[in-house]
Amino acid sequence: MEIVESKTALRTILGKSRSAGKSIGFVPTMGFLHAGHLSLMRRARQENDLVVVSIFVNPTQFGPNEDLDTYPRDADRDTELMRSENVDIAFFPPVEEIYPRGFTTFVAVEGPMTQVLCATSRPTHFRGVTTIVAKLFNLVKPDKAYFGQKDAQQVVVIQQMVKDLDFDLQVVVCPIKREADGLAMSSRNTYLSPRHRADAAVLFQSLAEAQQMIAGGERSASAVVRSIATKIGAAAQDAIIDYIAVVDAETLADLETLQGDILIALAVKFGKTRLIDNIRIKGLGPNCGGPCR
Ligand code: PAJ
Repeated sequence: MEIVESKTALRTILGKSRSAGKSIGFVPTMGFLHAGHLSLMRRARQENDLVVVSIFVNPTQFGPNEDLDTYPRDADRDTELMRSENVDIAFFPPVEEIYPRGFTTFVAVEGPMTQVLCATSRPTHFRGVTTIVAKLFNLVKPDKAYFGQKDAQQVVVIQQMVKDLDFDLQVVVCPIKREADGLAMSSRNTYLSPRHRADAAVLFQSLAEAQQMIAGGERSASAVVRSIATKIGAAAQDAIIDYIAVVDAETLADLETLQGDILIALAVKFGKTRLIDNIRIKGLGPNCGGPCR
């Protein structure tokens, strides 16, 4: 595995591989790797000649009072994990390499999909994500780029950017990796106190219960949201719900009646730690008046 810090070195190495006809799979991350990240690398390894992973805690996607300074980092451990996944190139750019003095151009997907869900409490987050991802796409020029369904809104926003700006690559979306009790893996889980860590399992349990209700015929978005909120409130008394939403999986528009491909997404704070999770349900028909299969 080659460890690369400069854009020039990255371009030189990748230029050679590209001329040799090798396909490039790319996994952008902010590091502190866990099994969710590794599942993206494994998929990239299966589908490409060369696998590039970037590790960069991107300052522009953090709000002024967020956790940029305390975001967990462990470059040595990440390096070992990437080696064990047979990654070819680990790109660890310093901040000045990505945002040199005088940097002033941003890439922003505008419109409703960047104004709802996580954008309500993190209004500048997605513009930071699309700016860094666009820059990394320009540097790596991958054939395929791998993202996790864990960040469902991020996937939708990046797909929109790829389409609108004609990036010549395929976005591959990978399923959410979970801990044994269902908690979605996240670098931020390390912030949780033991009690909050135990309580946080209710997020997935409440989503799984919602899925059961829907399988049983429930089609009212507000009933689904109420059930999730009640379950979280009962299991984790001091959890603060940022949002629970039932939206169209492609546009992220709010739904009153569940139909078609839907996304149930939530963000909940445990102490200072904000966790997100979601489930996607495909091809829902109208309420059939009993258990729908
Ligand atoms: P980060 O949170 O490090 O996540 C990197 C990638 O891993 C994202 O595509 C994310 O969805 C995926 N991922 C995280 N947890 C996962 C899980 N439990 N199961 C499956 N995939 C998971 O997302 C970012 O970084 C940044 O916003 C980034 C895209 C790198 C831009 O800075």
